[in-house]
Amino acid sequence: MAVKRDDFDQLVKISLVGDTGVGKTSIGLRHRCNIFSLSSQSTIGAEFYSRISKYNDKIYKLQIWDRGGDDVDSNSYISAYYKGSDVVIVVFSMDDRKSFENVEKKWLAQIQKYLKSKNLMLILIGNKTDLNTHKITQHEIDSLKTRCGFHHYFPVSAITGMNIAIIFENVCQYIYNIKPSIEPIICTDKTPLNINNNNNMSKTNETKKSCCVII
Ligand SMILES: Nc1nc2c(ncn2[C@@H]2O[C@H](COP(=O)(O)OP(=O)(O)O)[C@@H](O)[C@H]2O)c(=O)[nH]1
Ligand SMILES: [Mg+2]
Repeated sequence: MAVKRDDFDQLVKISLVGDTGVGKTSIGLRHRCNIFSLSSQSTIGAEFYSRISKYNDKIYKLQIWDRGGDDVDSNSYISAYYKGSDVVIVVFSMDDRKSFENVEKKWLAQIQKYLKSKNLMLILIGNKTDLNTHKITQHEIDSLKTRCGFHHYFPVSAITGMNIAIIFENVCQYIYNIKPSIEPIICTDKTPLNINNNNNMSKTNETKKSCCVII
C-alpha cells in the first residue's frame, strides 16, 4: 500500500545517543538510505530525519534524532534533545571500551536525569560488529542490559546493515503493543533552529511544518 508522507497514525520520536565516533550517523544513513558512506562527517548540533513504517494496521512516522556535540553539557541543549522521546537508542562501538563504559556512566545517567517517561523504550546497540577487534564480551553486554533495564540489545554493523531494519521493526511492535496513543510532538516555528546544512535539515517549508533542531 502506498503511504503518503504525512498520512500516519502516530509520531514516534527516537533519540540516538552515544560517544562520538560509535557510528550513530552511519546507522541513521543505513536506515534512511540503505547506504554506508566512508566520508561521514562529525554531526554538529542535532539533526533528524523521518521514516514512515507500517506495523499491522498502524502507520508510524518515526522521527529519528541524531545527536552531535557529545561534549555539550548545557542543560537546555540536552533537555531539548530528549524532550518527548518515546525511544532512546544508546550506541557503543564493539572496538571501543570507553564507549561501552559510557553507556551507563554518561548516557544512562543523562537519560535518567532528563527523561521521566515511564513508557520509555530503551535499546542498546553494539555497532561495528564487522570488525574483528571486539573489546567487549557478550557476558558484559548481557549484564549491562539487565542491570540498566534495556528492552533489547542488538549487535549491528552500519557497514553491512546487519540488524538495522529489525531495530525499527521492534520499535513499531513495542509502540503498537505498549503505547496505544502517543501524543504528537508539537513544535512551532518559534523553536530556535541551528542546524548544519550539509543535508536537508535547513529551514525549508517541510521542516517548518514538521519539526525542529536544537543546539
Ligand atoms: N567498521 C565500521 N566502521 C563504522 C561503522 N559505522 C560507522 N563506522 C565508522 O566510524 C566512524 C564514525 O562514524 P559516525 O557515523 O560519524 O559516528 P557518530 O559520531 O557516532 O555519528 C566513521 O569513520 C565511520 O565510517 C561500522 O558499522 N563498522
Ligand atoms: Mg554523528
